[in-house]
Amino acid sequence: MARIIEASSPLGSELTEEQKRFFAEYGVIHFPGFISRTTVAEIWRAVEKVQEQWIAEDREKVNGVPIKYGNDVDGKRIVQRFAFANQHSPVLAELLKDPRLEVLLGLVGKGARLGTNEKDGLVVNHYVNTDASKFTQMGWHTDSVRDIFLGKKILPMLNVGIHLDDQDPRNGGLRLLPGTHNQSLWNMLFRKKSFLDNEPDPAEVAFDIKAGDLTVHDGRCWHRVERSHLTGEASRRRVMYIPIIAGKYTPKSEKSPTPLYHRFQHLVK
Ligand SMILES: O=C(O)CCC(=O)C(=O)O
Ligand SMILES: [Fe+2]
Repeated sequence: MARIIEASSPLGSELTEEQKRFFAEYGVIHFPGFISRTTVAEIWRAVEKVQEQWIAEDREKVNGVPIKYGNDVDGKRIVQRFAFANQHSPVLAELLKDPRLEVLLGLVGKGARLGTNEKDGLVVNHYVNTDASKFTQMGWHTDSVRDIFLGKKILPMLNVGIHLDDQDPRNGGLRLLPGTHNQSLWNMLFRKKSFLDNEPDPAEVAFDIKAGDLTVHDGRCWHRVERSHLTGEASRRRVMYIPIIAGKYTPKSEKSPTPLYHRFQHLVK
């Protein structure tokens, strides 16, 4: 079993020296209790509303990003990966205005902003282990490698995760190689076979997540999602991600082309 990375003090109106030091060293930090369970339930209702709409429209893409569909434990068609969910829900858009998210911009510095209209916007991942599920795990990767696919220089990029389910790390969930945000470009590209390798790494860390917790990881860190050792309802894991980015403002629109890295998506099952 992977070592569990200790949660920090909660996220407040400014980052503490210890929080900054921890993030600089490991490239990841876990803030407990960002939102209450009541808010989590409210958020999930908002996500389901978007899901209903997309299923009704048989929508394939949002701003050029493919939507991943699958089936739930009861066979119902569901969305397993949403992009730009914030652009389709006032409740989700409002969540991103929480001033504590603004505080996190300090981890990047000048020019940093939430990617509400850039990259994939607010992503919602819905993993569940069933025969008909299309989304149960994710192989090792770095998020920054997508910038290379897009032919861009690697700019600072953090990924902020808002977790909507409890996750006992013994059953699976997020795994990350701490400190890999400081690796060479070569290692960022080739340390592992991006998205294809699902093997545990002796140096990986896990997270003891409660619904409502927040994690931040540097986009250059290697990470993966381990498939739940449970099946059905007990394997459900829902998590939203919003990036923090810097550099030139590059909003997407319905005319945006489909990024090359999404060709990998069918490998992620
Ligand atoms: O589901 C997670 O916790 C991580 C997902 C992830 O790494 C990604 O979407 O790039
Ligand atoms: Fe990722």
